Amino acid sequence: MSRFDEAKSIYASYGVDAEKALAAMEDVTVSVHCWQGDDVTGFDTADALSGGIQATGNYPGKARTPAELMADLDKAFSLIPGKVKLNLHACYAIFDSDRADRDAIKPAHFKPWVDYAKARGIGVDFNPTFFSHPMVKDNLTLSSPDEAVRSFWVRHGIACLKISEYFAAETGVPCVMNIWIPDGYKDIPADRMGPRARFKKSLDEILCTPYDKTKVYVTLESKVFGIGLESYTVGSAEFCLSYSTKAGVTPLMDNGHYHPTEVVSDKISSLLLFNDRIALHVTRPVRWDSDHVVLFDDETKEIAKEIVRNNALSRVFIATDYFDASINRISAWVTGVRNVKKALLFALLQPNEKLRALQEEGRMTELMALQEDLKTAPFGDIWHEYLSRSQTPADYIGAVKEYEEKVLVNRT
Ligand code: RNT
Ligand code: ZN
Repeated sequence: MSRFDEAKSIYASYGVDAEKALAAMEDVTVSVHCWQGDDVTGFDTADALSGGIQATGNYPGKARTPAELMADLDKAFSLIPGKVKLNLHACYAIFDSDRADRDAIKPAHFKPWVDYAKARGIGVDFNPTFFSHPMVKDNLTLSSPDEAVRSFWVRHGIACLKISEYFAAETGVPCVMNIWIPDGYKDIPADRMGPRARFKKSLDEILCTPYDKTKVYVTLESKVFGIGLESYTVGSAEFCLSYSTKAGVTPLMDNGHYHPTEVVSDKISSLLLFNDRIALHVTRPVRWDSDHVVLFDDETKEIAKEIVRNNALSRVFIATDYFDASINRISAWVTGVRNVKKALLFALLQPNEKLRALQEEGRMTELMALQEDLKTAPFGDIWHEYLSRSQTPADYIGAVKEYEEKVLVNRT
């Protein structure tokens, strides 16, 4: 008997059908953030990363051009099992002689990305880039009291909606367009309402642009604080959730964007009760919103369980969002995205109905014992079966190292 067959029968003894779990993984798509490849630099400005986020480390081999980033993504995709989408930021526009500022970018500036996605049969998600740009004034964009600044960023949002429609039309896959602004204050503001009222007005102005809501899903990402913006964040959780509900857009939760003892896994069920769809940025905060590579850790597993147990795999847009510049960036991509999928497969292999019944019958002692027992079930053998059915090597470090020696070290 193979290790897989043995593991399958052990899971069967818990009442779990491993084949069914593997089949469910076929429909799982993770949207892979392009910005791990170049530490959120992009191609459109020489401005340093701003907006209260930071990539730390200087591991050699950062992608410097579109061609390098595309090659690196290809390497990462070859080592990630199952379906992916490409998640782009507006600052990854590709210009020839037709350089345009953020408020004037056009679908044409993303044609190389569309060609890339089409050739690989994948969809594209998108993000307006409200940071690392000279028009960010006093750390404010859509909430700025300076009308020239605010309207510049409104035009950027509208331009991005059009580009998102273009991605959906060209690839035939709906595009998730996520709005996140860094706006906030380092120290205690005198007026908390004013910036939020302007943000609301700006969002209204962007979203009144007609767009096909079956092809573009607008999501709104909240945050608790950013570096240098510790005292006040315009796009707080309450703001973003309320706005999303009222405007009929999709709320996005990034699990680095809450107080350290608050967990996104506990929030998913509430949001699913009130939204057709929700969106996630899966990351790993270490003491703060540090954007470390996603691991197969307890909270990642708990997030996955909430999606699976609530039958919500088709209702949750799952994207990764982290940027570690201190290790091989391709490995960072592969490790993190694999761990999201690993957590989902792990969740699909839990006897979720049985566990729910124990809870409902108040048998919490048995619930604890069974949940603990399941932690050491032979999950690794099912995971390896998933990798081999996806034609992905279990050991990816060899491939990553080879690419590093052949390609990355030459980028100095
Ligand atoms: C920042 C947000 C946001 C960014 C990306 C680059 O705290 O998480 O999602 O990480 O847009
Ligand atoms: Zn995020």
